[in-house]
Amino acid sequence: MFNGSKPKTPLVTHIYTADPSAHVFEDKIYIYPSHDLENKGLDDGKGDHFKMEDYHVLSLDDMDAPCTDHGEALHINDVPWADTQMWAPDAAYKNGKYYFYFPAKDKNGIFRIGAAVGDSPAGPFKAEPDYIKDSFSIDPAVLVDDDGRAYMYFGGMWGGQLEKWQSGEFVLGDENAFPGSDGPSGNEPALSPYVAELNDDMLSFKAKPQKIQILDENGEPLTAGDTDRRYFEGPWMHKYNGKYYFSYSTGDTHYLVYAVGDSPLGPFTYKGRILEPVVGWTTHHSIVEFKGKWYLFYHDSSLSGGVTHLRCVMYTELKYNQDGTIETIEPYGEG
Ligand code: FUB
Repeated sequence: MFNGSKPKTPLVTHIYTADPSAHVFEDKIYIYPSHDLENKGLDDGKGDHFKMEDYHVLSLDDMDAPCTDHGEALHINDVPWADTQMWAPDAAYKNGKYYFYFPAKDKNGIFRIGAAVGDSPAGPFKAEPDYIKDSFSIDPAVLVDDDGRAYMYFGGMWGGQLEKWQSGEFVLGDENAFPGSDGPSGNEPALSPYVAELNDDMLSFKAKPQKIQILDENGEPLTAGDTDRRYFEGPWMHKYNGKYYFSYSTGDTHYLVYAVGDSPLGPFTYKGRILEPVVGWTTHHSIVEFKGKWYLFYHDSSLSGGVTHLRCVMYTELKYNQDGTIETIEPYGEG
């Protein structure tokens, strides 16, 4: 088993960071993380202790170079429609512009996904006046495919409100119920993440988001009770040898896993684990190729001594087997 490679120390220690989306722009690695803030809220399973309100952009000139913090790229006060909780973001480049995507709760307490635009990968980004029409839930991840078409993947359970959209409309349900208890269970098909193709403006969906199918080795949808493998949150899409790798967090079982398909829209067949559990509750990642090697960016809560909502971003090398499967990484193995 591959044990990872150094460094596995936090990229930065002057602020808490999480949910890293890494991209190569202008020959550097740019990392778009969440910015975790201290707060006294309890972990109620609904994510209310994650009260983030701005984003910083980080970059690495090289894998061994010091990490640069480019400062605040967007603040919630500059997003007309957003009220609270700026969670995991992503960014994309197209048409000479950089696009920054982020979830936040709107004034009705409903998670939506917004876009902001800038001229530099380091920001700053100017937010659009409203959220992306037909967007909902959390954790946007955008793939600009080799043919120039762009796709946004998103969705997160429990605090991310995915269960609330099963009818196609937002249904709040019982706010005091255990998180996730309004979703499917046992042998019922698991909740699906969503994908929407973006228009050429990168600011709107071509059509309503569609569900992504994740299948087991027999071609059956993963079930809700299959908590070691079913989708929970934190999607990422990358291509390797012409195949589409859809990876995500299993949430309450704390794995990063992946499924592979032939189309950016799926279906994807479950293949295995990328990362074993880290210190902290959440696990969230991105995968990027830089100078011929592949890297996994992820976070844990080691910098804060295990405080769930105070996390730190780090990276390690990711390796493929001959057959295209990914070697499972032990986050605290020697390497
Ligand atoms: O950072 C807040 C939330 O925690 C993210 O949106 C989830 O993916 C989880 O990492």
